[in-house]
Amino acid sequence: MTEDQAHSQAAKSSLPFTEETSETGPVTVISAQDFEVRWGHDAQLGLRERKGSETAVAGGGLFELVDPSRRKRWIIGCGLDRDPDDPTPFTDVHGSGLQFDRSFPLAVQPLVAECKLRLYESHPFVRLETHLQHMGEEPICMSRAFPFTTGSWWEGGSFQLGGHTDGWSVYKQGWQSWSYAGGLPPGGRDSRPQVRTLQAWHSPGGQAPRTPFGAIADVVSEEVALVGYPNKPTAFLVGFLNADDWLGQILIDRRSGALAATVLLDGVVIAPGERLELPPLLLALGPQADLLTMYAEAVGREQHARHPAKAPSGWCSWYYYFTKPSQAAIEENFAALQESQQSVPLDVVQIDDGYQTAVGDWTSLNERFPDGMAYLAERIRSAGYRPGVWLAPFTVAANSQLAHEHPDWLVGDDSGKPAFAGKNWGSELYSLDTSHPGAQDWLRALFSVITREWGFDYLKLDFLASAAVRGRRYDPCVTRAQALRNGLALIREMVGDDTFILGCGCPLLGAVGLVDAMRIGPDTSPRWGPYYKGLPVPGPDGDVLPATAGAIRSTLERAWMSPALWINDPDCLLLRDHETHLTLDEIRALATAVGLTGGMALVSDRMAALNPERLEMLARLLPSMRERAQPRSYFERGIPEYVTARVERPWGSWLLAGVFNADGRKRIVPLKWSELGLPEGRYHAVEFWSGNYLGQSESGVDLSLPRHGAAALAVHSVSGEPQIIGSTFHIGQGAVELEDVRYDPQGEMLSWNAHLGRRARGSFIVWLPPRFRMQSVISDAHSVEWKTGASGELIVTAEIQDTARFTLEVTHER
Ligand code: 9PG
Repeated sequence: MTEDQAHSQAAKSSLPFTEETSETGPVTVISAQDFEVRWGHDAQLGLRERKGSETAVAGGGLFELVDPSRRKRWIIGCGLDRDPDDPTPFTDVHGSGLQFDRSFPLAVQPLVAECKLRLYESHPFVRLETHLQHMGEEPICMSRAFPFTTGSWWEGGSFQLGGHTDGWSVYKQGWQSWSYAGGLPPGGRDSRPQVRTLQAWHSPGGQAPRTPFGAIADVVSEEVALVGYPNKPTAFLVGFLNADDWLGQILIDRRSGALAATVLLDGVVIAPGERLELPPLLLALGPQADLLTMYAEAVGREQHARHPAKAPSGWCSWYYYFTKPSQAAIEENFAALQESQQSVPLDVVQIDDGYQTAVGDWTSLNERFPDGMAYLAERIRSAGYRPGVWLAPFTVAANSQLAHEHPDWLVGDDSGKPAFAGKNWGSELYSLDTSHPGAQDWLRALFSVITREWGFDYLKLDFLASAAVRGRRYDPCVTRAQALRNGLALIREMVGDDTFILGCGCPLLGAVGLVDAMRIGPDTSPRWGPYYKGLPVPGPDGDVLPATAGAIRSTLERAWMSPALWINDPDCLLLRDHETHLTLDEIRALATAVGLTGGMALVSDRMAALNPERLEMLARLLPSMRERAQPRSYFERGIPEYVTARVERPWGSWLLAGVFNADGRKRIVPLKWSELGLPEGRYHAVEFWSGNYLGQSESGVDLSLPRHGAAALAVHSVSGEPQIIGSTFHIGQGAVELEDVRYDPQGEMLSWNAHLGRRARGSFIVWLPPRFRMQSVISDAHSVEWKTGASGELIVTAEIQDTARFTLEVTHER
C-alpha cells in the first residue's frame, strides 16, 4: 500500500479523528466506540467516556534513571513531538484499526520514547506500546519505566471516575498463583505479606514499592489493576499485555487518586544506539467484569493461550497424604476411584510432593516408592487414568544433592551467595538459573526422564516463581521475566504439546501460552481459615497461606482468567468427614465456587474411606461447564457475596447465581434480583444443593445461609408455558446436561434430552403455569417418578445412564 492509499484508507476508517488545539498545543482527537481518545503532541494521552464527562483519564509516560552505583535516581518526562506522522491502518491479532505513532524526546537525556497507539474497530480498548531509543554516546542505566501515569502523578493530567477524583477501590492482582487477588476498598490496607519467606514468594518488586515520587505506594497490583467505585457503572482497567521480557506492576494511591503502570527494569543498561522495548499496555473504561474478560481475551490472543479441549477432573495425593504419599497409597486410591468411575468419572491420578528424596533431586526416589515411577505411572494408566506428577523444577533446596553438586546453576545474590527463594521442607530454597547452559541440559534430561522414561503426561509444575527471583544470572542479559518464560518454554518444548502442564506458584502473565492450566489461588486446607503451627494467622500473611476461605475467594476473584488464558485450577475439594476441621457447609461453599466457575474439578481424600454421599458433591460438578460466574463487585475485600453467570442456549436462557456467607454465623440474605443484574420481571429460583424450589417473585428471595455456607441458584424468568426451572444433576442446572428442551402447545408436551456423561440419580424441577396439569411422563431412563413439591413445582426424578429422553404429557384447560 502506498502512503496515499494508507492515508485515504485511514480517513475512511470507522475511527474518525481530528486535530484540535489546546492550551498545551495540538491534540489528536479520535472517536472509538463509547469513548474518545485525545493524544497531545506533548505526550498526554486521555480516554473519556462519550456520554457525559463523568469519567476521564489522562496522563503519560515517566522514566526513572539511576546512576550505575544506584545511589541517585531521578525521574524524567517527555518533550514535544514536533512532527507527528499520519495515522496508518493496521491489522493484528485483535482485528483492524488505526495506529498513531509519536516520538517524544525525553528531558535532559539523549533518549527518545517512541510510542505506538492502536485503536480498534471492534474492541473498546487502547493499546499503547512504548520503546526507548538511545541517541547519545554514554550508556544509560534505568531502574523503572512508567509508560502510563495519571492523576496526581502526572502534571496536567486528570483521573475522574464517575465524577470522583479520589477515594477509589482497587481490584488487586497478586503476583503468582497463591498471592492475594481481590478488592481493596479505601481505608483498608493493601495485602502485603510480612514474613520473609512470604515476601520472597509473593512479590517481584519487594513489599514496599515506591511511587514515581518516592513515597511508599498505597497499593501495588501485579500486571493489571481495576480501579473504580463499588456502585458506579464505569471502572478503569490498565494492564500489561505480556511479561515476555519485563515484569510490570500497577502502583496506585486510592486517597489522592494516582496511578502508575510500572515496568521493573532492574537497573538495565541501555547502550548507545540500543533500543529498549517496554511491554505493551491495554487501557480501557467500562463495566468491571467486562473489562477483566476483555483484558484476558486480549492477552490470550497476543500470547497464543493454550485451549485444551476439556478441563480435566482428577485426584491428587497432597491434601490427604501431604509429604508422605506412597506407592501403596496411590494404588489403593486409583483402585477405589475405579469403583465409582461410572458415577464419578475422573481423568487424572496425580502424585504430589513426597516421592523424591529432596527438592531438586527429582529422579532420586524415597523408600515409599519401591517399584519406581515408571511402574506406578503404568499402573495408573492401565487403571484408566492419566498419570500425573508434581515437581518444582526451578526450585532447589539447600539440602539437595543438586545444590551441592552445582552451586553454579543457582541464581546468586550481590554477595555471591545463592539468592534467597524462601524456606520450606525444613530447608532454605534457591532458584535454578535457567540461563545457565548446564541447568538447561539438566532440565531437558529431567523432563525426558519424567515424560518418556516414566511415562507421565500430566505435570503439576510448582513453585515456578523461583525462576524470576531478583539476582545474578549466568547470562547477565537475561531478565527475570525471560528467566521464567524461557525456562517454561524449554520444558514445553521438551514435553511436547500433548503433555498437560498445570502451573502452580507461578507468576501469571509470563505463563500464558505455555501452560494448559493454572492454579489461581492459595492452597486449600482441611480448615476454613489460615493456620500456622496450630495457630490462626490474621492479616496479609494469612491471605496467602493454605485455607478453604482463601481458595474460595481466589477462585471467584480470578474466574475471569479461564478459559481465555488457560483453564483455572481452583485447587482440590477435601470432601472427607474425618481428619478435617471443615463442616459440610464449608465444603459445599468451595464446591459451589469450583462448580460455578467452570475450571478443573479435583479431589484430594483417601478415596477408600470416603463417604459416597460426600463424593456425590464432586460428581455433581462433572463435567465442568463452559460458563463461569464472576463477582457482581470486584471491589469488596474477602469472598464476594454474589457471583453470577448467564447461560444462553438456543432453547432457553437463565442466570446462575452463587451466594456466599463468609460470616462466622448464620445469616438471612435478602437477595434482590436487581443485585444480580436482572432486569425487572418475575423469576423462579431453584437452589441446587437442596433441590428446593424457592418460589417465584418480582423482588427476590430471602436466603438463609449457614455460617461459611453458600447457595447455588438457577433463576428463570417466569413464562406462560411449562418450563424446566432447575436440575439437581449438575450445578449448572441444565447448562451441561440439558439439550433440546421444547414445549409443543399442539401436542401439549414438554420434552428434553438429558446428556450427562455419567450415571446418576437426580431430579428436574419443572414449572407448570396455572391451568396446566401433569398427565404422565415418558422416558427411557430408569426408575422414573414424579411428584408435586411443596410450592406446586413438579419434581421429575430418574436414574440416567449417560443419556435419556423425557416427555411430559400435560393438559391445558383454556
Ligand atoms: C506441595 C504443595 C502442593 C500444593 C501447592 C504447594 O508454605 N507455604 O505457604 C506453602 C504454600 C503452598 C504450598 C506449600 C507451602 O503448596 O500449592 O498444591 O502441591 O506445594 O508441597
